[in-house]
Amino acid sequence: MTLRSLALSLLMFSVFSSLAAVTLAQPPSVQVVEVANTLSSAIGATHAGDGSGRLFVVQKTGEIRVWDGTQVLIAPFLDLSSLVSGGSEQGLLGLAFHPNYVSNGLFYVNYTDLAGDTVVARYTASPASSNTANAASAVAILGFGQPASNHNAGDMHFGADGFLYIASGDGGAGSANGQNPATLLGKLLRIDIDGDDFPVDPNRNYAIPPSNPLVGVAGAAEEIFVLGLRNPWRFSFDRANGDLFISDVGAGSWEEVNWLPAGAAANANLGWPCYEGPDPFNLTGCGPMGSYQFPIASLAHGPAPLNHCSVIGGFR
Ligand SMILES: [Ca+2]
Repeated sequence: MTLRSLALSLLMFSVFSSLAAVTLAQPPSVQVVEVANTLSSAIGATHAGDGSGRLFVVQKTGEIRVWDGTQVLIAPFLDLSSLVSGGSEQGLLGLAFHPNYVSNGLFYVNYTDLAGDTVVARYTASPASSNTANAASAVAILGFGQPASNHNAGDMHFGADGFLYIASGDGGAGSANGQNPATLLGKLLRIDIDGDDFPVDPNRNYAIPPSNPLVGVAGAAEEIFVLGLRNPWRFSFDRANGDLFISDVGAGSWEEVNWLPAGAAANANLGWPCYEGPDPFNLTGCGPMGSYQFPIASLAHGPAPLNHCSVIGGFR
Protein backbone atom coordinates (compact mmCIF):
# COMPACT_ATOMS: atom_id res chain seq x y z
CA MET A 1 0.00 0.00 0.00
CA THR A 2 1.38 3.38 -0.93
CA LEU A 3 1.67 6.21 1.51
CA ARG A 4 -1.08 8.02 -0.29
CA SER A 5 -3.54 5.13 -0.22
CA LEU A 6 -2.66 4.58 3.42
CA ALA A 7 -3.56 8.18 4.02
CA LEU A 8 -6.98 7.60 2.45
CA SER A 9 -7.56 4.60 4.69
CA LEU A 10 -6.55 6.54 7.71
CA LEU A 11 -9.14 9.18 6.98
CA MET A 12 -11.71 6.61 8.02
CA PHE A 13 -9.49 5.01 10.63
CA SER A 14 -9.57 8.29 12.46
CA VAL A 15 -13.27 7.75 13.09
CA PHE A 16 -12.63 5.04 15.57
CA SER A 17 -9.03 5.39 16.55
CA SER A 18 -10.43 7.82 19.08
CA LEU A 19 -12.93 5.24 20.32
CA ALA A 20 -10.25 2.71 21.07
CA ALA A 21 -7.82 5.17 22.55
CA VAL A 22 -8.31 3.66 25.98
CA THR A 23 -6.86 0.33 24.98
CA LEU A 24 -4.50 1.20 22.12
CA ALA A 25 -0.92 2.29 22.43
CA GLN A 26 -0.06 5.71 21.08
CA PRO A 27 -0.92 5.50 17.36
CA PRO A 28 1.85 6.11 14.86
CA SER A 29 2.20 9.58 13.48
CA VAL A 30 0.32 9.82 10.20
CA GLN A 31 -0.06 12.42 7.53
CA VAL A 32 -3.18 13.00 5.44
CA VAL A 33 -2.42 13.78 1.81
CA GLU A 34 -5.17 14.84 -0.57
CA VAL A 35 -4.75 13.03 -3.87
CA ALA A 36 -7.99 14.01 -5.64
CA ASN A 37 -10.89 16.36 -5.01
CA THR A 38 -12.95 16.10 -8.19
CA LEU A 39 -14.69 12.77 -7.62
CA SER A 40 -18.36 13.11 -6.75
CA SER A 41 -20.04 10.63 -4.40
CA ALA A 42 -16.86 8.65 -3.79
CA ILE A 43 -17.80 5.92 -1.33
CA GLY A 44 -14.73 3.71 -1.37
CA ALA A 45 -11.20 3.23 -2.59
CA THR A 46 -9.21 0.05 -2.91
CA HIS A 47 -6.26 -1.42 -4.75
CA ALA A 48 -5.97 -4.46 -6.98
CA GLY A 49 -3.17 -6.16 -5.08
CA ASP A 50 -1.07 -5.89 -8.22
CA GLY A 51 1.70 -3.69 -6.92
CA SER A 52 0.88 -1.06 -9.51
CA GLY A 53 0.25 1.67 -6.96
CA ARG A 54 -3.12 2.35 -8.54
CA LEU A 55 -6.16 3.15 -6.46
CA PHE A 56 -9.65 2.35 -7.71
CA VAL A 57 -12.22 4.84 -6.46
CA VAL A 58 -15.86 3.75 -6.33
CA GLN A 59 -18.44 6.38 -7.15
CA LYS A 60 -22.00 5.81 -5.95
CA THR A 61 -23.14 7.05 -9.37
CA GLY A 62 -21.74 3.89 -10.96
CA GLU A 63 -18.23 4.67 -12.12
CA ILE A 64 -14.95 3.18 -10.94
CA ARG A 65 -12.10 5.62 -11.50
CA VAL A 66 -8.37 4.98 -11.53
CA TRP A 67 -5.90 7.08 -9.61
CA ASP A 68 -2.65 6.06 -11.25
CA GLY A 69 -0.31 7.33 -8.57
CA THR A 70 -0.28 10.84 -9.95
CA GLN A 71 -3.72 11.74 -11.19
CA VAL A 72 -7.28 10.48 -11.65
CA LEU A 73 -7.62 9.17 -15.19
CA ILE A 74 -10.46 10.69 -17.20
CA ALA A 75 -11.72 7.42 -18.69
CA PRO A 76 -13.39 5.26 -16.04
CA PHE A 77 -12.09 1.78 -15.30
CA LEU A 78 -15.72 0.68 -15.54
CA ASP A 79 -18.91 2.69 -16.00
CA LEU A 80 -22.06 1.03 -14.67
CA SER A 81 -24.07 4.22 -14.44
CA SER A 82 -26.65 2.99 -16.97
CA LEU A 83 -27.30 -0.13 -14.84
CA VAL A 84 -27.40 1.47 -11.40
CA SER A 85 -30.26 3.06 -9.47
CA GLY A 86 -29.13 6.14 -7.60
CA GLY A 87 -31.84 7.20 -5.18
CA SER A 88 -31.39 7.35 -1.44
CA GLU A 89 -28.72 4.82 -0.43
CA GLN A 90 -28.73 3.06 -3.81
CA GLY A 91 -25.91 2.98 -6.29
CA LEU A 92 -22.60 1.28 -6.92
CA LEU A 93 -21.75 0.27 -3.37
CA GLY A 94 -18.89 -2.21 -3.36
CA LEU A 95 -15.76 -3.31 -5.23
CA ALA A 96 -13.39 -6.17 -4.46
CA PHE A 97 -10.52 -7.52 -6.55
CA HIS A 98 -9.96 -11.27 -6.74
CA PRO A 99 -6.96 -12.36 -4.64
CA ASN A 100 -5.43 -13.68 -7.88
CA TYR A 101 -6.32 -10.58 -9.88
CA VAL A 102 -2.82 -10.30 -11.34
CA SER A 103 -3.28 -13.62 -13.14
CA ASN A 104 -7.03 -13.70 -13.79
CA GLY A 105 -8.10 -10.04 -14.06
CA LEU A 106 -11.33 -10.74 -12.13
CA PHE A 107 -13.07 -8.26 -9.89
CA TYR A 108 -16.48 -8.02 -8.25
CA VAL A 109 -18.97 -5.20 -7.88
CA ASN A 110 -22.06 -4.76 -5.71
CA TYR A 111 -24.77 -2.38 -6.87
CA THR A 112 -28.51 -1.78 -6.81
CA ASP A 113 -29.98 -2.30 -10.26
CA LEU A 114 -32.64 -0.20 -11.98
CA ALA A 115 -35.31 -2.07 -10.00
CA GLY A 116 -33.49 -1.25 -6.77
CA ASP A 117 -32.43 -4.85 -6.14
CA THR A 118 -28.93 -5.95 -5.15
CA VAL A 119 -26.63 -7.39 -7.81
CA VAL A 120 -23.19 -8.85 -7.22
CA ALA A 121 -21.46 -9.30 -10.56
CA ARG A 122 -18.04 -10.25 -11.83
CA TYR A 123 -16.13 -8.30 -14.47
CA THR A 124 -12.81 -8.85 -16.16
CA ALA A 125 -9.92 -6.59 -17.02
CA SER A 126 -7.65 -8.03 -19.67
CA PRO A 127 -4.78 -7.65 -19.25
CA ALA A 128 -5.06 -7.09 -15.52
CA SER A 129 -2.76 -4.09 -15.87
CA SER A 130 -5.27 -2.34 -18.11
CA ASN A 131 -6.82 0.91 -16.94
CA THR A 132 -10.13 -0.01 -18.57
CA ALA A 133 -12.11 -3.17 -17.83
CA ASN A 134 -14.32 -5.00 -20.30
CA ALA A 135 -17.85 -3.68 -19.75
CA ALA A 136 -19.24 -6.65 -21.73
CA SER A 137 -17.64 -9.21 -19.42
CA ALA A 138 -20.34 -9.18 -16.72
CA VAL A 139 -21.24 -12.47 -15.09
CA ALA A 140 -24.02 -12.43 -12.50
CA ILE A 141 -22.85 -13.95 -9.23
CA LEU A 142 -25.65 -13.29 -6.77
CA GLY A 143 -28.82 -11.23 -6.66
CA PHE A 144 -31.55 -10.56 -4.13
CA GLY A 145 -34.49 -8.23 -3.78
CA GLN A 146 -34.48 -5.01 -1.78
CA PRO A 147 -37.78 -3.96 -0.18
CA ALA A 148 -36.74 -0.30 0.15
CA SER A 149 -34.23 2.14 -1.26
CA ASN A 150 -32.21 2.38 1.95
CA HIS A 151 -30.10 -0.03 4.04
CA ASN A 152 -28.40 -1.65 1.07
CA ALA A 153 -24.93 -1.79 2.68
CA GLY A 154 -22.90 -3.34 -0.18
CA ASP A 155 -19.28 -3.38 0.97
CA MET A 156 -17.27 -6.44 -0.10
CA HIS A 157 -13.87 -7.84 0.84
CA PHE A 158 -12.01 -11.07 0.36
CA GLY A 159 -10.97 -12.70 3.60
CA ALA A 160 -7.65 -14.43 4.20
CA ASP A 161 -9.61 -17.63 3.57
CA GLY A 162 -10.14 -16.60 -0.06
CA PHE A 163 -13.90 -16.27 0.35
CA LEU A 164 -15.85 -13.18 -0.62
CA TYR A 165 -17.62 -11.41 2.26
CA ILE A 166 -20.62 -9.23 1.41
CA ALA A 167 -22.31 -6.74 3.74
CA SER A 168 -26.10 -6.77 3.47
CA GLY A 169 -28.50 -4.32 5.11
CA ASP A 170 -31.84 -5.24 6.63
CA GLY A 171 -34.05 -3.85 3.87
CA GLY A 172 -35.14 -0.78 5.82
CA ALA A 173 -38.33 0.09 7.70
CA GLY A 174 -37.19 -1.27 11.06
CA SER A 175 -37.41 -4.78 9.79
CA ALA A 176 -36.41 -7.88 11.75
CA ASN A 177 -34.69 -9.43 8.73
CA GLY A 178 -31.38 -9.44 10.60
CA GLN A 179 -32.78 -12.14 12.89
CA ASN A 180 -34.39 -14.20 10.12
CA PRO A 181 -32.01 -16.95 8.95
CA ALA A 182 -34.09 -17.48 5.82
CA THR A 183 -33.15 -14.16 4.23
CA LEU A 184 -29.87 -12.68 3.06
CA LEU A 185 -30.95 -9.26 4.35
CA GLY A 186 -29.34 -7.92 7.51
CA LYS A 187 -26.31 -10.20 7.41
CA LEU A 188 -22.68 -10.51 6.55
CA LEU A 189 -22.54 -13.13 3.80
CA ARG A 190 -19.66 -15.40 2.83
CA ILE A 191 -19.45 -17.16 -0.54
CA ASP A 192 -16.87 -19.10 -2.53
CA ILE A 193 -16.69 -17.43 -5.93
CA ASP A 194 -14.11 -19.94 -7.15
CA GLY A 195 -16.69 -22.67 -6.69
CA ASP A 196 -19.49 -22.74 -9.22
CA ASP A 197 -23.09 -23.89 -8.93
CA PHE A 198 -23.83 -22.09 -12.19
CA PRO A 199 -25.82 -22.60 -14.39
CA VAL A 200 -28.04 -24.63 -12.06
CA ASP A 201 -29.31 -21.34 -10.69
CA PRO A 202 -28.38 -18.03 -12.37
CA ASN A 203 -28.65 -16.33 -8.99
CA ARG A 204 -26.09 -18.72 -7.54
CA ASN A 205 -22.91 -18.57 -9.56
CA TYR A 206 -20.81 -19.51 -6.55
CA ALA A 207 -20.46 -22.23 -3.96
CA ILE A 208 -21.21 -22.27 -0.25
CA PRO A 209 -18.12 -22.70 1.93
CA PRO A 210 -18.80 -25.98 3.79
CA SER A 211 -17.73 -24.30 7.03
CA ASN A 212 -20.41 -21.61 6.84
CA PRO A 213 -22.30 -21.76 10.14
CA LEU A 214 -25.81 -22.42 8.81
CA VAL A 215 -24.89 -25.13 6.29
CA GLY A 216 -27.43 -27.92 6.63
CA VAL A 217 -29.78 -25.92 8.85
CA ALA A 218 -33.29 -26.40 7.49
CA GLY A 219 -34.72 -23.25 5.94
CA ALA A 220 -31.57 -21.19 6.47
CA ALA A 221 -29.72 -19.24 3.82
CA GLU A 222 -26.37 -20.98 3.79
CA GLU A 223 -24.56 -17.83 2.61
CA ILE A 224 -24.99 -16.31 6.07
CA PHE A 225 -21.84 -15.78 8.14
CA VAL A 226 -22.91 -13.14 10.71
CA LEU A 227 -26.49 -12.19 11.69
CA GLY A 228 -28.26 -9.29 13.35
CA LEU A 229 -27.17 -6.31 11.26
CA ARG A 230 -29.08 -3.18 10.35
CA ASN A 231 -26.98 -1.34 7.78
CA PRO A 232 -23.36 -2.49 7.86
CA TRP A 233 -22.29 0.17 5.40
CA ARG A 234 -18.56 -0.69 5.57
CA PHE A 235 -16.51 -3.41 7.22
CA SER A 236 -12.85 -4.37 7.21
CA PHE A 237 -10.38 -7.08 8.10
CA ASP A 238 -7.34 -6.38 10.21
CA ARG A 239 -4.57 -7.35 7.79
CA ALA A 240 -2.32 -8.41 10.65
CA ASN A 241 -4.59 -11.07 12.11
CA GLY A 242 -7.89 -11.30 10.20
CA ASP A 243 -10.03 -9.76 12.92
CA LEU A 244 -13.27 -8.44 11.52
CA PHE A 245 -14.63 -4.96 12.20
CA ILE A 246 -18.19 -4.14 11.23
CA SER A 247 -19.71 -0.71 11.58
CA ASP A 248 -23.47 -0.87 11.93
CA VAL A 249 -25.36 2.33 11.30
CA GLY A 250 -27.92 2.85 14.05
CA ALA A 251 -31.58 3.81 14.00
CA GLY A 252 -32.44 6.37 16.66
CA SER A 253 -29.99 6.22 19.53
CA TRP A 254 -26.73 4.38 18.93
CA GLU A 255 -23.98 3.87 16.36
CA GLU A 256 -21.98 0.66 16.58
CA VAL A 257 -18.45 -0.58 16.03
CA ASN A 258 -18.41 -4.36 16.24
CA TRP A 259 -15.24 -6.40 16.69
CA LEU A 260 -15.24 -10.09 15.81
CA PRO A 261 -11.84 -11.71 16.44
CA ALA A 262 -10.66 -14.01 13.66
CA GLY A 263 -11.95 -17.51 14.27
CA ALA A 264 -14.79 -16.29 16.47
CA ALA A 265 -16.93 -14.50 13.92
CA ALA A 266 -18.95 -17.31 12.34
CA ASN A 267 -22.58 -17.31 13.46
CA ALA A 268 -22.15 -14.25 15.68
CA ASN A 269 -25.46 -12.44 16.13
CA LEU A 270 -24.92 -8.70 16.48
CA GLY A 271 -28.36 -8.11 17.85
CA TRP A 272 -30.37 -5.84 15.55
CA PRO A 273 -33.29 -5.16 15.90
CA CYS A 274 -33.45 -6.76 19.34
CA TYR A 275 -30.74 -4.38 20.50
CA GLU A 276 -29.40 -1.11 19.19
CA GLY A 277 -25.99 -0.50 20.71
CA PRO A 278 -26.25 -1.56 24.37
CA ASP A 279 -30.00 -0.97 24.70
CA PRO A 280 -33.08 -3.03 23.86
CA PHE A 281 -34.78 -1.81 20.70
CA ASN A 282 -37.48 -4.35 19.87
CA LEU A 283 -37.39 -7.56 21.90
CA THR A 284 -40.32 -9.19 20.12
CA GLY A 285 -39.36 -12.78 19.39
CA CYS A 286 -35.81 -12.31 20.68
CA GLY A 287 -33.71 -14.73 22.65
CA PRO A 288 -31.89 -14.18 25.93
CA MET A 289 -29.46 -11.26 26.01
CA GLY A 290 -26.53 -13.70 26.07
CA SER A 291 -27.35 -14.90 22.56
CA TYR A 292 -26.20 -11.58 21.11
CA GLN A 293 -22.81 -10.00 20.76
CA PHE A 294 -22.60 -6.34 21.71
CA PRO A 295 -20.44 -3.63 20.14
CA ILE A 296 -16.90 -2.87 21.23
CA ALA A 297 -17.97 0.76 20.97
CA SER A 298 -21.43 2.33 21.01
CA LEU A 299 -21.71 6.02 20.18
CA ALA A 300 -24.83 7.85 21.30
CA HIS A 301 -26.83 10.26 19.20
CA GLY A 302 -27.11 13.76 20.70
CA PRO A 303 -27.14 15.96 22.64
CA ALA A 304 -23.76 17.61 22.12
CA PRO A 305 -21.01 16.63 22.65
CA LEU A 306 -22.49 13.19 21.99
CA ASN A 307 -24.14 14.18 18.74
CA HIS A 308 -22.34 11.56 16.70
CA CYS A 309 -23.13 11.03 13.05
CA SER A 310 -23.35 7.59 11.47
CA VAL A 311 -20.33 5.38 11.98
CA ILE A 312 -19.59 4.34 8.43
CA GLY A 313 -16.50 2.19 8.74
CA GLY A 314 -12.86 2.11 9.66
CA PHE A 315 -9.65 0.14 9.76
CA ARG A 316 -7.33 -1.18 12.40
CA1 LIG B 1 -25.77 -4.54 17.11
